[in-house]
Amino acid sequence: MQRRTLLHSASAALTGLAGSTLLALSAPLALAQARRTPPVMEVWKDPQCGCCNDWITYLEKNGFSVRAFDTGNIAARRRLGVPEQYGSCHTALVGGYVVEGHVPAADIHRLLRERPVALGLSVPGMPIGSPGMDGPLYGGRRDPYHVLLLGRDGGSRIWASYHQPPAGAPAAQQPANGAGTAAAAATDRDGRPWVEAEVRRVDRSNRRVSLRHGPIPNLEMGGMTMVFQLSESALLEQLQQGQRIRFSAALIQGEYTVMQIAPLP
Ligand SMILES: [Cu+2]
Repeated sequence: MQRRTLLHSASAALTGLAGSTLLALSAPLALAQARRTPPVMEVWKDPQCGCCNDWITYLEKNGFSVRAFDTGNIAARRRLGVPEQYGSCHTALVGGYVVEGHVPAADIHRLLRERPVALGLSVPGMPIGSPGMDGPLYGGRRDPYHVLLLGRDGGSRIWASYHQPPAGAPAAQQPANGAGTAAAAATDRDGRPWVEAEVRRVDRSNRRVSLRHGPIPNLEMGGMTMVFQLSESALLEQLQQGQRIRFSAALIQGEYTVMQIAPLP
């Protein structure tokens, strides 16, 4: 009997004047629903990228639902039109915007709220102290960095800044960060700094190597475990899992690339 009454009043609401009341009630419900459903972010990254996974975990704790693709991010970055100079280790898409690199969640939420005419956001390189590049692993170090709003014309402007030294302060000395510092003085044949690393995995069929490495100053990359392509196949013969090496790296057509390898002095 009760159910019938409900049905009655529902149809009355749909046909009669009470319809507006029904709408007024359902609108806030829909809003609450939307608030409870986190924005879905698609992320393209290398399966071996530790700092990418740390960034994803951080995003999931900060209001995003993440769908990750372990395909590397070079193709995705190109397809989405991010110029190489803004590149980092992962590329993401959320709400029609590209997010490149270790961008803080608050900046992405603000982007989705304000919805500027733009391609998206980027933190180029991998600054230490950005989300996913922080914590005890990096000795609590916090390097200054900018979040850039990327225009659709290839330009950019600063969207947010972090860990900037106070105005007038002398430029901060970059504290040494464990591995890599001993070799930092020397360079390879082309003047790129040597970086110390441990070989974690050699992927001979794809000509790639996973290295746990110290900071790479010329790429503005902190120490981390990360996959590199090799500039030439001959380098494969010099690589063995578990071995410690010196290497130099460069960004070649948007891919982090091992250029030269040398034994540790
Ligand atoms: Cu990274």
